[in-house]
Amino acid sequence: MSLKPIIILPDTRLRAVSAPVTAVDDGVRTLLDDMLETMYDAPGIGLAAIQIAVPKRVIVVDVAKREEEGEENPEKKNPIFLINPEIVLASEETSIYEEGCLSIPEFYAEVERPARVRVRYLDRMGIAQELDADGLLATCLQHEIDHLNGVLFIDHISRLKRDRVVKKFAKDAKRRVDETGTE
Ligand code: GNR
Ligand code: NI
Repeated sequence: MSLKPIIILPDTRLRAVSAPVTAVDDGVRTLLDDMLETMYDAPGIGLAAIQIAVPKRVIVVDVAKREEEGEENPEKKNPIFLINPEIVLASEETSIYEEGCLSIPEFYAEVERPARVRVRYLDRMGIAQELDADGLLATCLQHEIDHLNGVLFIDHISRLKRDRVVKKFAKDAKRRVDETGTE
């Protein structure tokens, strides 16, 4: 297992549409393990492969509560690995959560999405599964599946707020280049 760098705005790879996985093999399982380690380290509650620059339709999520500090409690871990996930049912009812994204660090905004979703996917053994989710898990799954389509949570907020955050990240990237001659 290894930690991978997470790409951030304005990296244009975040706008790529990821390709379906054609065979669930050890290579895909290693990718899933690297993603989970990277997500826990960040820390985050979800991660899409494109966030570590791999354009494959693979996500990991874990919305279980963990200790803020100190030793991680393995009993509180509940990772879910999803390959080629698809939303097959979404509720009319919506809910609003404050979202963040590891690829847009330190920016948070409220997003309205369907409150409940049914997701069809392949598990890490390549077996077809369906999952009914609500609450934070439903929001997180939609946020991750958006990533696979090159969609970011800022695409669901007002244009004014989005333009402001995009501008800030472009400026920060330029400053890093100006100050160090590199990213
Ligand atoms: O860590 C994360 N928290 C979060 C909070 C509310 C809604 C979605 C998320 S996902 C995010 C990690 C991330 O960027 N996944 O793509
Ligand atoms: Ni994200």
